[in-house]
Amino acid sequence: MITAAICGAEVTKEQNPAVPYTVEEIAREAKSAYDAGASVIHLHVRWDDGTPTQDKGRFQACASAILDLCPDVILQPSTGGAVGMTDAERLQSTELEPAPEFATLDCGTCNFGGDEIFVNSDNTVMNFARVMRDRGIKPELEVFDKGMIDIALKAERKGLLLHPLHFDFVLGVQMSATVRDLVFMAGSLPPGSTWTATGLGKHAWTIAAAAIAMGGHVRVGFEDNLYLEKGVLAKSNGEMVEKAVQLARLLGREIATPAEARRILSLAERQTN
Ligand code: KMH
Ligand code: ZN
Repeated sequence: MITAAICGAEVTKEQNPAVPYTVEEIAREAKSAYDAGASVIHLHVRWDDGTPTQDKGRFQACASAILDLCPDVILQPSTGGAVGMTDAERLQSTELEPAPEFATLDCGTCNFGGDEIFVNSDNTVMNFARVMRDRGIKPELEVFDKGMIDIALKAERKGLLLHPLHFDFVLGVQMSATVRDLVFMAGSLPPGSTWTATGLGKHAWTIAAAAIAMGGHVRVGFEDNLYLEKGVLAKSNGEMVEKAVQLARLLGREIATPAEARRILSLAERQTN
C-alpha cells in the first residue's frame, strides 16, 4: 500500500512551488498520486494563503474535490492538524459526511524542532481514540517513537482501539530514521498488526526501500519530503509515488489498489457511485 501525504501543515510553496494550498491544487495533487499508484491519501488542508486549518467546511470541500477525481481512493484526514491547534479544532476532520473510513491518531507528544512541541497528552490520545471508535473510523496510529506504540497499546487495553491495529512509523522527527530503528518498531507490534513507514526529508527513500523489503507499507509525499533525489525538487506527489512504485517493483512487491488496501486494512468495501 502506498499512502501519499500530499500537503501537510508545515511545508510551503517557498520551499517547493508544487505544494498545494487551494482546493483545486489539493485535488490535483491527490489525483497525481492516485494515478501513480497511491491507494491512500493522507489529507491536511490549508486556506488559499497556505495557513493550515482543520475547518470542517474546507475539509469537506477538499474531500469532495478529491473524490470527484479519484472516486475509490481511501481518504485519511489528519487529526493532527498543525502544532498549537486545540483538540476540538483538530477533531473537526472526523465530522465529515460521509464519515471518513480512516484517519490519523497521534499517539503521544513529541518535539517538532526548535521550540515547537506537538502536544498529545494521554487524555487527548484516549479521547481521540474514543471519538474515532464511536464514529466507526479506523485510526492509523501515528507513532514517532517506541513509547507511542506503548501508549496506543494502553488505549487498546481500555477497549478504545479495535483490532487489527494499523500503525505509521514516522521516522526522523523525534526518533532517528535508521533501518535499525524501523526493525525495532516493526518488532514491537502486537501480532496481526499492519504498518506503514514514513521517513522524513532525505530519509524518505531509504526508509521506503527498507519498509518494502521488510513487507511493510510506505508513505511518501510533500508533507514529509520535497525532493525526488538530492537537489531535485519533486514536481508533484505523483512523481514521488512513481518512485516508490519503482522501488517496490524492483523488490518484487505488487502495488495495492484501493480495494486491496481496504482488504489489507480490514475496511469495509465502499460504493463509489
Ligand atoms: N502536522 C503535525 C503537527 C497527523 O497528520 O496526524 C501533525 C501531523 C500528524 O502531521
Ligand atoms: Zn499529517
